[in-house]
Amino acid sequence: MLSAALAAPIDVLVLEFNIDNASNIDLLDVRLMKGTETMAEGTDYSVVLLSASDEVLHTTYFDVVLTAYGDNYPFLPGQEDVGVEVGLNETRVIVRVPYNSSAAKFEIREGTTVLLQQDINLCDGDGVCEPASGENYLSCLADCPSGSDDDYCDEVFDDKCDPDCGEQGRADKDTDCTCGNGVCDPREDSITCPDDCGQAVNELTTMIYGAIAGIIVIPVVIVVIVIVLRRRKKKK
Ligand SMILES: [Ca+2]
Ligand SMILES: [Ca+2]
Ligand SMILES: [Ca+2]
Ligand SMILES: [Ca+2]
Repeated sequence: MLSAALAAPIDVLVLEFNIDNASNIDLLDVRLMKGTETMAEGTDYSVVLLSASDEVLHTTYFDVVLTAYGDNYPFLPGQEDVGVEVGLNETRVIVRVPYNSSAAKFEIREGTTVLLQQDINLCDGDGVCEPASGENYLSCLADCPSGSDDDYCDEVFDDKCDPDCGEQGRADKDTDCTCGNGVCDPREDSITCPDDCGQAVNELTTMIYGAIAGIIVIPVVIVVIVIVLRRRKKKK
């Protein structure tokens, strides 16, 4: 669990779907994002990535929880709320699968039974960025260059503020969005944003020059004092 929590984000294919108590799948969304793989143990359900020649590239297991705890309502005076297990007709599942550029399709399986198979086609290359079809900076660079309004904050420093970073409350991830606000933000420096960070650099430069001056001047002063004292001694 610790290694999963510390894992660095990778490109993951994110599948979002509803599954009912007869294992029918209603696929809602497929997109490529940064994230970490879904972890589950002791479950029959999996997403399998396949190449065009049906070679299995990766299997990620996921849980399906079709129960919930309700309240034993109405309570009688002095009665505890112990909770009652309630069966659900369907539940929402989000699975993150490490992406492999050789993947041509995915299957959602229960044991060896294929519940759903679909081609992975996240980029039509028509020059129009269509996030509703799964196109974004990661999945379809040709149609969605950096700075595109594609539901993905691309964090690229290129003079284009990605509107998604601001919409997701992550404006600080794209320096292009924060440079010019008068504050030297964490990702900015004198090179990426001299307008906001130039003053800080000047202060630093002043400190460095001060230190260098101190290093040179102090020994000279000491030498002069020593010479003066020796001359006074000689005169005596
Ligand atoms: Ca397109
Ligand atoms: Ca974007
Ligand atoms: Ca940018
Ligand atoms: Ca700034």
